[in-house]
Amino acid sequence: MQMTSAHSETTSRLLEMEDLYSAHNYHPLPVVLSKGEGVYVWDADGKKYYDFLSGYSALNQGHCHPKIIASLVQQAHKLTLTSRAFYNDQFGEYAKFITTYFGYAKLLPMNTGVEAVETAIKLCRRWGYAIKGIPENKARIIVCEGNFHGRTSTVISFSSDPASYTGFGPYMPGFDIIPYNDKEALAKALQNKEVAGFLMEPIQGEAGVVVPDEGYLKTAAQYCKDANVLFIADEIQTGLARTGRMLACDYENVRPDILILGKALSGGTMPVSAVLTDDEIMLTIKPGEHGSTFGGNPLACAVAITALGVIREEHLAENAAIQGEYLRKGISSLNSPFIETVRGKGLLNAIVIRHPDSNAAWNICLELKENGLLAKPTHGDKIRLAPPLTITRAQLDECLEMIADSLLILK
Ligand code: IF1
Repeated sequence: MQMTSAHSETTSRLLEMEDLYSAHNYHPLPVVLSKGEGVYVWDADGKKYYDFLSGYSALNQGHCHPKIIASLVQQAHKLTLTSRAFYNDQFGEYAKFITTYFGYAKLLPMNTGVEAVETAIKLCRRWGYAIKGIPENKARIIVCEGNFHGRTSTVISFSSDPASYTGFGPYMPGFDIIPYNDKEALAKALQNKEVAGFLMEPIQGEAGVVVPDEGYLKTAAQYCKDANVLFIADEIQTGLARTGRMLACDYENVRPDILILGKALSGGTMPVSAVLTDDEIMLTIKPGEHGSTFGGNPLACAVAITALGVIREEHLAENAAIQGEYLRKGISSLNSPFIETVRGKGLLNAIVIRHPDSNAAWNICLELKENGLLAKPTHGDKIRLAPPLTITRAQLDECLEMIADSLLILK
């Protein structure tokens, strides 16, 4: 663990505690945060930063949004959990609100994103058997190279990243991996009549913000429709205005058969995820065949209604589109020899660092931290730049200066 003298006693103590008493399943940037408000966070010593990770896009509405926190606190004083063994006065309202908001017949509420992905997989398989007529236990789901859909044993079974799956076998069968953004590969894979679904991210986040060609989503959805295969969009990271539209699928007017949401669904306050689809698919799961202790809890419902409302009221998708364009243009105009490319949509962006030192991206993030901006590398040479969607142009100007200054450490 890197406890350098540069840290205060408070920070060093907290870094040591985590190192001593927590699993070492992350390699965090050496900063200890204690307060968040809007696009800003403060560390334990009171230093202020711009947050350019946004809790991996769970904080689209910004840290501690006052309306979302008010909903959380108000409901927390009333009723936090009933389980679905009983009804509660928030879930029906929420189910109607979110299905109307996105235009689907029904919601299945879960908590973490990966639970929603697992739920979508179960719904897809069940539909494959009950409706499409695929022989029992033969259903296949197509996924893409470079995918990231979560960390459960099933989901890492179809990861193409050795860091995600090595040493966690045996693996769940029933998944076919094809290249991302490759229509011909999809068409070929869809020839198998035992395919029930195609699970994909409209933009691949963890792979380093990989944006597919214009038209790929539309073509993929059409190919799936022609093959009687469910088009399943994992919008856990790309959804909820992050890419400049409410859903990344909206750029091509694609309506997924199954829509998966998470992260910012709660404005970054608590795990809330959702699977949205229509009756033919949703009603293939009968009472007692799927569930979760906290799924649909009244606290999550109250928070999610407010969190979704804020996205519309504050026009966060429009702002993400405008400010994202400005951010990418600003970075490109730096003409840094160390930036191979900047890519993304809305405020889901990444820069690819070009430098012989494999630690260059990490070192830039350490320098960014010194300059007052928090970002983290993904897959070595890419730095994700994803601030809350409330960010203003003036704030971006300040951030662009910090990015320019930080690049100067590279020779
Ligand atoms: C980590 C990033 C990774 C996701 C998509 C499902 C999930 C995620 C498209 C699962 C979660 C998080 C997990 C976190 C790092 C972060 C992430 F892309 F957002 F940066 F890993 F790819 N689908 N993404 O992005 O949701 O169960 O976590 O609520 O695991 O290190 P979850």
